[in-house]
Amino acid sequence: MKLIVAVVQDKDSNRLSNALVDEDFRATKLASTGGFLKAGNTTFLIGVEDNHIDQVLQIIQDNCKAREQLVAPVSPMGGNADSYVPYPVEVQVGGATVFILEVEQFEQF
Ligand code: 2BA
Repeated sequence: MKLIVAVVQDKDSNRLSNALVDEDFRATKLASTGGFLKAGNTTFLIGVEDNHIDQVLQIIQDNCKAREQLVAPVSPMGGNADSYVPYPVEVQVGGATVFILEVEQFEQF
């Protein structure tokens, strides 16, 4: 068994969770925040048998799309100094960032 950890954009999270339920996969959604943009995103935890990994990856790919996002400059005089960038930059936010981890043991009580 594997644990798929997928960070996706909030805009795609409902569509992805509906698609997973439709295909009978179980998932947990966590509200998360990207370290770079400091914007909300959604992290899915999906426990899945090894022979279904490709199917789940395909569902994620089909339901999450990359978008351009502009990072606005923040004044060095105020706000969070960590997020200061001197000029607007466009970054491409995935799609989905996916980690696949081995599950040592799985129990439900
Ligand atoms: P954020 O950290 O907010 O990053 C949003 C997008 O900003 C990234 O999209 C990437 O295009 C850009 N970016 C991130 N760090 C950068 C940097 N130091 N310099 C320039 N551009 C940078 P994605 O790569 O598609 O990542 C989307 C979200 O997935 C991330 O949001 C983060 O929440 C998560 N993520 C990505 N890689 C990760 C990793 N290795 N470990 C944990 N979470 C990750």
